[in-house]
Amino acid sequence: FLPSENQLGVVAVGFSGGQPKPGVEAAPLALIKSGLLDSLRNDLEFVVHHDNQVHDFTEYFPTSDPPLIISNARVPMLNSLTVSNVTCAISAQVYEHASKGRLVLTLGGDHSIAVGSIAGTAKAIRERHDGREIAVVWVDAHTDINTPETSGSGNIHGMPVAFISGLAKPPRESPSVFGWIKKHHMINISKLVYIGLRDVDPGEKIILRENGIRAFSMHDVDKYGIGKVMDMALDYLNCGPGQEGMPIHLSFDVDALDPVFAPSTGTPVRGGLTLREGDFICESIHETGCLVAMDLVEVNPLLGENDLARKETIRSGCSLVRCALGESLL
Ligand code: NNH
Ligand code: MN
Ligand code: MN
Ligand code: MN
Repeated sequence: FLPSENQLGVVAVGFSGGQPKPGVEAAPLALIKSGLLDSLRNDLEFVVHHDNQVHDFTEYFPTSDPPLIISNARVPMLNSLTVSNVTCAISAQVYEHASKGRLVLTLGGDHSIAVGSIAGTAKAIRERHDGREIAVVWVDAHTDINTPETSGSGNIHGMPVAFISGLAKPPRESPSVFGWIKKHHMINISKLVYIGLRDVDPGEKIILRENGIRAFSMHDVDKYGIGKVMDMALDYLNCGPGQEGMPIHLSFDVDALDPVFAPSTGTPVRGGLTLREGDFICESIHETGCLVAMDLVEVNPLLGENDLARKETIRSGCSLVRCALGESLL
């Protein structure tokens, strides 16, 4: 299942409809302008397949997308048809790369886009490797596993894990919302691990408990150290030393990092990972040789105190990607 040597597909997604703060759509261009893809080509020797476009997918926006009122929900679901259409289009682009055996890098955009990137990866890997499932490592301050019913915000960037795992179904009130997600796009919730958690909603904690989901919070990072946490996480996914391995999709929300290292993001939460710990997570996954896809999301170049804050956040994002793609290999 390993991607072909050094072939990288890039999908640049300038989309912010999964949350209310403008600016996150500017991240792909900011990351690319700061030299991310050049360094992957020149220093890491990747052949980069990219259409040189930042897709805003506005052609997929419906003419009207009113807040979707759902029975038993606390608040309406926001931009539901738009996010559904956009993630469907993303899944096709990611699938296109992954089905050719490329490692796929998706640059967000807010975290709702992971519905599309994971769906595309899961489908391609199943097709190429007779039915093989993927593992997902979700690095985030948040679990993003709200259902439309448990969400207190209605923002879909807080729900991608619920939809891509099938825990949340297309709502009865509007079945075309995520109606495109089929079995072959989905992940098995037992093949998911979280790292970096520190801001989990009460309803999400119940979902984690009821489904026995493997999660490493900042408390665990402090208690065991990041080295031991990665040993445990990779062992759980059968990707440790001497184990068979399975294809890994890494979905990295930059807000997993402490705001000291990534201030320019929509929902910063104190007490996060150091940049070095974030890089270590990425390096450890690189070392397994099992990485098939990565998302980098929630960089918002319009937020943060000043220009330095924004530059540092972009620098951190670039560092995470380069580490996942083998930068620190000696
Ligand atoms: N849990 C909250 C919600 O559902 C916040 C999610 N915000 C994030 N997730 N940034 O990564 O809206
Ligand atoms: Mn593209
Ligand atoms: Mn997130
Ligand atoms: Mn987050």
